[in-house]
Amino acid sequence: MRTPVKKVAAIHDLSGFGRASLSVIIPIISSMGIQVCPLPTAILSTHTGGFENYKFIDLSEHLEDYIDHWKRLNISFDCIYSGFLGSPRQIDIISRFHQDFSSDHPLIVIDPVMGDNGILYQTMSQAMVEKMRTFIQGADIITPNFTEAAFLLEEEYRDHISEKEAKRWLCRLAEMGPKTVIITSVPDIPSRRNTEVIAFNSKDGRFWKVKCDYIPAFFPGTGDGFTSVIVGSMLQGDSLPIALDRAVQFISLAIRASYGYNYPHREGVLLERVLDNLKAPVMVSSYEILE
Ligand code: PXL
Repeated sequence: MRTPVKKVAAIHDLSGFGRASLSVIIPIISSMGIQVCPLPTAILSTHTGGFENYKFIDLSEHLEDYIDHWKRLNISFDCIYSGFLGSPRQIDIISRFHQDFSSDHPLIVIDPVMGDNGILYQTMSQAMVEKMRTFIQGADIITPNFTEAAFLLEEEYRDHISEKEAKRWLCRLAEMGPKTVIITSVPDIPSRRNTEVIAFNSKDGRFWKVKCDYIPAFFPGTGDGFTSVIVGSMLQGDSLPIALDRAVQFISLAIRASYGYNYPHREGVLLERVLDNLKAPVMVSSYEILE
């Protein structure tokens, strides 16, 4: 049942307000010409970053029936992209999903969404961190932020890291199993303000780096947006460094387009104002090779 449009199974929560997870992932990947098939792990009234008393409905009980129906339909996917999970138990369910839908060799992308700025999100636990270490073994690409990389590696979170040490983190994560490791929000030493995205492809042994502009603001959901562009770009056939470039450029633009307005940042970036940029070809490239 192949069509000219590629398909991504997107395994994330649906947060009703605040622009995170599926409400960011669906428009971005669709704008890049790829069909998103959501497999919701939880439903929340808002995401957890900056809102209180949100309604959280864990869908763990329902996932297997949902997946069974997809199996009966004989659907195949070009990519399986997972992010925010509602409980550690969901990792077992999604691992089985990976096996059941493996015949067409989909690109397995795991964003180990667990925390940011040195701490775990409110609904996460140490049990989730431990399970996540096994879950990432089978991934083609993982995209932890610096906090999540530290948790996965049992390293202390810190506000600086040398290039040599950052490369070691990439290699150590790749040794856990994933073929390509991308770490976002890595503190950039010389500037002490900027951040970087760094990446390692264990198949060809090459390291990449893209510098990110400094904007003194934090917007939830940008990690989901970043990985969505990586997914779209890789499925369009881009190389890893070009996918990194496109993702960094898009998220930087989204933050710049939002920062000039005075509104609560917990609502996320003003995605609707920049989505069309995803249709443009890459005009400038700024990736660097990490020697
Ligand atoms: O953007 C990651 C994310 C996804 N889903 C939920 C979240 C967050 C980050 O805060 O709360 C529910």
